[in-house]
Order: sequence, then C-alpha cells, then structure tokens
Amino acid sequence: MVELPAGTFRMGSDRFYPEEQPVREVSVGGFWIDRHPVTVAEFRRFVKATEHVTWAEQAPVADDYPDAEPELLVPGSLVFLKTSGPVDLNDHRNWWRWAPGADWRHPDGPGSTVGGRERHPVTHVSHGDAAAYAEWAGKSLPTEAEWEYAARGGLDGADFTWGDEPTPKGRMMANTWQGEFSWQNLLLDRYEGTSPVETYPPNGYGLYDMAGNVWEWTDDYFTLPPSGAAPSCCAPHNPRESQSPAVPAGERFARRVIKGGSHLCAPNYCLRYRPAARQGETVDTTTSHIGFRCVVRPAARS
Ligand SMILES: [Ca+2]
Repeated sequence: MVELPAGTFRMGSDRFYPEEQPVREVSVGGFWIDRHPVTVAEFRRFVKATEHVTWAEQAPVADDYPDAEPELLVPGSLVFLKTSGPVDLNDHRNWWRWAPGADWRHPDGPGSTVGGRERHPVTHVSHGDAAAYAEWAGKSLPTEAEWEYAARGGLDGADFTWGDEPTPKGRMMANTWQGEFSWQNLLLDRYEGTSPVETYPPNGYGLYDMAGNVWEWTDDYFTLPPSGAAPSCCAPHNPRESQSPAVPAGERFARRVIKGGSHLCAPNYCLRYRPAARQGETVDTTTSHIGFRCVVRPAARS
C-alpha cells in the first residue's frame, strides 16, 4: 500500500459531465491505499480463506426482480460483447449481455477462465463482495473523496491522473478504448479487455490503474454533488456524498459511486478515465469491467 498525507484538493470538474460539477474544495485525512486494484490472485486467497460466495454466483431472488423472466433467475453476470458495427449508444443493452455462469472465475462466461489473468483486476464483484474482501483484509473501501484525492496524485485540478494531455507525447497512460465505441477497438494500448495491474505508468503518488482498466467501487452512495462550492476556508472533511442509501424510485437497490473508468471508456462514448469522473452503480450490479481497491485509515484517536 501507499501512505498518503492529509490534504485539501479541488474535487470534481466543470469541463466534462454534469454529475462531476461543481468543483469544490474538500479535505481528507491521511490514509493508506492499495497500490493497484485487487487482483484475481488476491481475491482467490480471500475466497479460499473464507469460502465467500460472490453475488454473481448466487441465483437472484425473485422478489428482488419481479419483472425478470424465471429462466434468468440463475447465477450470472454482465459481460461486454463488442458489436459488429455502430449502434445506438443510448441503449447499453446493445453491448451488455446477461451471461449465466459468468463470475470472477469465468469473466467471459462459462468456459472462460482466469488462467493467465492472475495479475488482472478481479471483476464481476458486487459492492458487497468488495466490502467483504476489505473486512477480511482488515481494510475498508475508500470514500469517493479519498479515492479521487489519491487518483489525482498531487496534480490538483488536472483533467487526467497524469496531467492535462490525453496521451502525452503519444504515450498511452491507461487501459481505455481507442476508436469508436462499441465496435471498433484500435488497441493502441494493446489490451482489449482488462490488463495486468501496473502495466501503465503510476500517478504522482505511485498508484497504478487509477484510470481505466476497471471501474472501482467506493463506499459512497451516489447523489449529485452539492450545488455551490464551499468556501475554501471551510472545506468539508472527507464528506460522504450521502450517508444514507437513497434507493431511486422504481428500483430495489441503492447506487454507490464507482470511479476511474474502464477499458470500455472511449472519448466518443464515455470520457471517464479521469479522476473527477463518477457514475452511480446499483450495489447488485456485477460486470466484466468493475473491480475495487482498499484503504486503511489510521485508528481513530479517542
Ligand atoms: Ca484498451
């Protein structure tokens, strides 16, 4: 892990998507954070030690999904499937496939394995799976403020974790998607799916994969940031965007914030391999492009 000092930084961005606005000053205490996302090998040790059964390995409960066809109420997860040509980018069902039998050991569905992917980030984990791992490891999931502070690597206000240039001197700095999502992947970064952690350069804090590769769960419930930036005299300290689960109308599960973007983020669709970028993901969602990493906070002084 890497130890980060306490600090104040500008959280959010006014230059991209509405859910990142406004820029506001936020402070966090010092903490330790994993150098890279939790890998398949690390997650396997957790499962061996605890016999944890992940969310994706359990059949959904019919009461939670009253509209689902009974044959879909089997263990499974969402797997990305590249389209054969341009599709309506407003409908994610065009590239997400519900794959019975997909889970962290079978990231592309039945028949696939994690052989050779031990150093890739674990995927197909729900927020609860990530929290269970963190507890087992004696760690915690980061707040969104902690995650973003870490991702910025000391470059306050920069668009990317490495600066403001998308590809400085032509160098690929993260595993994202080059070309036209969701059908044309130019592979300028060499990887179509996930990549081994630490493949691309670290940020200023020595942290790897804070952009791209996989989205990472945080422990914050998803809401829009407070409007109106707080005055710099009183930057809120490690604010939780919301302390209580706000379950959207018509949904069964709350949303948590995911950060960092993934290998599926392309400029034409989702320019979210940036520290300010954020999305809300329902806690029961597992996919081939979401993972996590952990933090350790100093013991609270009494
Ligand atoms: Ca890529």
